[in-house]
Amino acid sequence: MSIRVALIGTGIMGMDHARIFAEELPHVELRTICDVSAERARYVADQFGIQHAETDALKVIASKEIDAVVIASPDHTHTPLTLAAIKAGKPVLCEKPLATSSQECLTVIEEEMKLGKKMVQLGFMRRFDPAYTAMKKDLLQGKIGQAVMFHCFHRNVEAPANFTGQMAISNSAPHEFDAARFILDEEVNSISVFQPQCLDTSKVGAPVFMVLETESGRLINIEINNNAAYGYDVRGELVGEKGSIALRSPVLTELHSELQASEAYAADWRPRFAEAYRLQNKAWIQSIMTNTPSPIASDSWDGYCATLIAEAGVQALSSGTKTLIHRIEKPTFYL
Ligand code: ISE
Repeated sequence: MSIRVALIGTGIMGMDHARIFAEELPHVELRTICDVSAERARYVADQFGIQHAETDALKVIASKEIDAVVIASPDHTHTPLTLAAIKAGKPVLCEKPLATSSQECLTVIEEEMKLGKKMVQLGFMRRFDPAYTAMKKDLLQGKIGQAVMFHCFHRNVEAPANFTGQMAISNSAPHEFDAARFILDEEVNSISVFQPQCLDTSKVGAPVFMVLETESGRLINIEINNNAAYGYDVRGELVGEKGSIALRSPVLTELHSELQASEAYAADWRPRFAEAYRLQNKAWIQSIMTNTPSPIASDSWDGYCATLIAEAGVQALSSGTKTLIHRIEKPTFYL
């Protein structure tokens, strides 16, 4: 049995998903590539020997030839396309963010609950990254006692030209918000945001430094630096009562040359999280085949929480004060 998948959106992540589904996973038929640009859809379809290239996402979602949908189109399309897929009864793997506002996330939650079945897996792929998996396992086995603090660094080489000051919080940081919620297994109650005043903070991709407090009073600090220049670098160290666990990146070689030892950095997130993306997509296909959502993957509730923290973070940045996060009560549907 093969799950017939349609991919909507063929930008940087859409292209990567196409490669993973077409080349790396069993039990999947990547059947249709859809993009608003007919040329782009055809080009990507041809790269992977796929016959169907389309431009109308809603038509593709409704098609009887399609069992499930991957949404990798621009952020503002995520909610309407996800809602269309839920209404059509098609499972969705949606790139983050689930929506551009927490209010919109609630419309997805409502629709899913109305159907009475979890339909959405969200692309917070770090939950499948072997380093985060090992961190969570060590924590659960009690190796560092109770977790008390989580230090997170997230550095990109260069911010894209369309990045605004707030996008460090609304676009990059949600990965950290989700990873912290996943590792610590609790919600975030407040966020404070700082920027180094020695730099021009109106510059696109200026660094931000955040401090989050969880329900039980644990602290999470997050540096987002979208113009770090030297490489894609994500680090995390979880500090417990009797030890700490630091993430390691999958670096296979250390170069020794000209009196120096060095390790290479990736230019962006795809090589760093290649295995995480593969395992995430594999888990999604598995969940469709078994009709059981992945217990690890993030769902609509997680998408809502990450967006809510980001909204509070944007507010904290402009007000310069600690901002409390007000969530709706978690529906038992998502427990
Ligand atoms: C991008 O959208 C991602 O999801 C990357 O993982 C992140 O590193 C980058 O900052 C975001 O812009």
